[in-house]
Amino acid sequence: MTVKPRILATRLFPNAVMERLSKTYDIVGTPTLAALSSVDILALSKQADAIFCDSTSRFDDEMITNLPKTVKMITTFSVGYDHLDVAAATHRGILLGNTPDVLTDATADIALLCMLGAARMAHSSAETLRNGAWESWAPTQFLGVHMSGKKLGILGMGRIGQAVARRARGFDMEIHYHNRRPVTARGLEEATYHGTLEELLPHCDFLSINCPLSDSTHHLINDTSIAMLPDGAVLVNTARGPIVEDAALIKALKTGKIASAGLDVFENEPKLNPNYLPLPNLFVLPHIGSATFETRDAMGFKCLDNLDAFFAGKNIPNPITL
Ligand code: 8YV
Repeated sequence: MTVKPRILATRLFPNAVMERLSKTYDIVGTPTLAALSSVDILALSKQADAIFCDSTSRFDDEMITNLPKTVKMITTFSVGYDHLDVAAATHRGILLGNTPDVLTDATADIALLCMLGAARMAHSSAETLRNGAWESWAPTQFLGVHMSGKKLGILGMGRIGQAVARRARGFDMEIHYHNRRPVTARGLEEATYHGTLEELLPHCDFLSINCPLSDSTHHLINDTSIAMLPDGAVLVNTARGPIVEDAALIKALKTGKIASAGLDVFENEPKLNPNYLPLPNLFVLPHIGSATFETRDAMGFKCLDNLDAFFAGKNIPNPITL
């Protein structure tokens, strides 16, 4: 009888993913909807050859150092990997994998939802209705701003940034972007590249954040960078919360420097800064960028493809490297 590799799934993933996982592998413990704590991960991983986690489980230097020698690989159910210390894992010889491409469209769709939600005051108008407080249609009620004809600045022109740009072209927006280097891709033929964030910001009637979180992007959007935006700009973040300093955004939403914001991510998820709550000009979602049935299955299958390749002694399809 062949011995199946043992996988620690840090929580329950979609049914089709768990089914495929259990056919090929021995699942360590009994995963539940809630993610395991670091303490439980460390304890259970003594029985595991690999870990299947998501972005809510942090594998920092200390965690990676404390993992038992049995663990040879970690595959994350996410494209972002700011929760994984890649240098520490590489040092320990632990291979890392992620799930690029399959969540590009779903996340770009949510960026557009956040843009529209913010620009068109979706939160305050819907809330007024649900609270039974809508008394009648009025010519100057719930007014927002057009997206058509406006300049959209995209910070980070990777796969998701490009998909946001293509969608925004459908809204007749003018695309500007900042990225480490210029990008040639479908739909970006007329996009304007800015070599620095400082050069991009004054062009952003709308700013969409689509870059990864790293030491260099942490709190990149702060009092100073917000001051460089045009008055009344709309800010959208579907990347990672800590790229934006919440306190600075809250201040700007209060003064109107930023007319409205659409956030799918924010600092200290899942706890939303309570100072956001009274703001009518905030459209906020609980990190649902990739939350479609199709995408979540596809993300899980990518994790399984990484595991299958690894345990077959092949190169994994989506490695995370330094
Ligand atoms: C994930 C995400 O669903 O893939 C990412 O980087 O931000 C999300 O869409 C989430 O992080 C769960 O791991």
